[in-house]
Amino acid sequence: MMTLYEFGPTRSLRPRWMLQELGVDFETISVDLIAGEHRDPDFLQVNPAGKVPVLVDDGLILNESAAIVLYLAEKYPDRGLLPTDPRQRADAYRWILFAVTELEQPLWRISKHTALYPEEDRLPADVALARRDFLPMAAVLERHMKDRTYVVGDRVTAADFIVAYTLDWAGEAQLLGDCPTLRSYVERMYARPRAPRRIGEIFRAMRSAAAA
Ligand SMILES: N[C@@H](CCC(=O)N[C@@H](CS)C(=O)NCC(=O)O)C(=O)O
Repeated sequence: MMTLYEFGPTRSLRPRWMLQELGVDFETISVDLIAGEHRDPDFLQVNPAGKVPVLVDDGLILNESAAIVLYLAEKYPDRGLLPTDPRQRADAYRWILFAVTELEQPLWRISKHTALYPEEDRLPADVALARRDFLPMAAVLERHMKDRTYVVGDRVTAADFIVAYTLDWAGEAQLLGDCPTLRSYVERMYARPRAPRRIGEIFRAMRSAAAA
């Protein structure tokens, strides 16, 4: 059985979403980043980078959330979660890479400079710059999604799970105010019966568990 190393609201949600949509059996191992479990020697053997997610599948050890999602799409070609037409497949790759570079990287900078770096290392000016980088890229996707249900073609693909998760993150950072099309796309995607929990919901559950 496949094993997903994951932690709550992180990019682990991308492969979890894919696995849930595929409806395949998988087990999970939680790596508590807050408790520093990603620095345990046992986990560093699995991923020397000390990051989640990681998928282990019969001797294959794969990190990088988008690579895991693409691997799973190719492992189960009959599910049709990656287009077979080369141009449509190229379009799926394009939006996945757009999500993990143009959208995610500014979001990651914002998370680091507002919550993850030690307070004395945080640079408010970089938060402002990252917001400035993000907004025009979100506007590009907003225009692309007008009159579309899915990112590529007319059915759901792996690209949607990656893009929708990334936009949920953007919503948490209050960056989708000018993007009504993207906000309703995110709602629609997370209304799918096999969607994972929303990032905000997981954070709220973590906070109330810590307070209890
Ligand atoms: N590009 C990687 C990023 C992985 C990543 O940075 N994961 C974070 C959680 S979202 C992590 O494990 N951080 C622990 C650390 O950097 O110390 C991916 O998409 O899988």
